[in-house]
Amino acid sequence: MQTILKGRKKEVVIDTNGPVVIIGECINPTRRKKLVTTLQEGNFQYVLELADIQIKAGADVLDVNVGFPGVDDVKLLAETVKVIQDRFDIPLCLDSPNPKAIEAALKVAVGKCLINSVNGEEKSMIALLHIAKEYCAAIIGLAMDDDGITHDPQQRLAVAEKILARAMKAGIREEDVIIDPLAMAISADPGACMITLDTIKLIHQKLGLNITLGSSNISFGLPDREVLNSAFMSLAILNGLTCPIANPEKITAAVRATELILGRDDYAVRFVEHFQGSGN
Ligand code: THG
Repeated sequence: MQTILKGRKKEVVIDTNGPVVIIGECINPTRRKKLVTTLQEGNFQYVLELADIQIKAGADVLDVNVGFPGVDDVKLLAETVKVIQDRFDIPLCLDSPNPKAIEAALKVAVGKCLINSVNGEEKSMIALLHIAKEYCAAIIGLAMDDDGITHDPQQRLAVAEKILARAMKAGIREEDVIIDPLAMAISADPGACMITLDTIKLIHQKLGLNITLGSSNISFGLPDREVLNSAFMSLAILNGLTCPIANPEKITAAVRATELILGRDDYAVRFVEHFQGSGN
């Protein structure tokens, strides 16, 4: 199954058979004070710098999240999307809990974006599915709904199936639905990562859809996050993860290594290219 995203000209194919597509997570105010202060000043220099760094580090798509307390993200998400697309030809993943911000951003965006995210709650599906259809966007479906987040992989699969069915009913194509099985902090719940890995496997086997997740979520509150994130990434790719949202500066090497090990990188072309390109 192939999900195709587009920038101005550039197309990125997310294929369930690989290669893994990296969605750069760094345009996100979580613990990035400088992003908040510069955006509050209407200064987009730092956003552009973060975009540039991530693209050079191996990002194929950029997640754009400009949500912080007090912000008018309807205005700011659209402005940020415009500024990024004026400079870079890379598809975008629009990350906001506010459907109005997503819609405003889609109005100004060129190409084909990914909406991050729709969940299985009635109000989310009602607000977002017709917008996705109208703007020909792909969607990330989060495996949670009005009953919250379940610890049972089978039930997470059921939520994914519900979102897929509703999306298709709204006229969205199956291949434009990417599922996020939910990655949670292992420091808060010792079973968290195995629930996610089992859910990935189920979704891969039963639905055959592309799968994303916020891989850095698992290591919140722990030291040496990179080590943990890399180990988890390898296992998640083995189970069917195809387009992680992650920090490319820290994860691209682990992704390339995993793909080489899995026999998806003949003659180590991409592996070698990564290290030569980054000068390591
Ligand atoms: N699923 C989906 N979308 C998501 C998430 C998800 N979007 C947001 C988030 N989770 C993924 N993005 C991030 C962004 C930053 C960090 C983690 C997840 C992060 N930032 C560093 C920190 O907190 O220490 C600071 C920046 C850095 O130095 O890298 O960890 O799960 N669909």
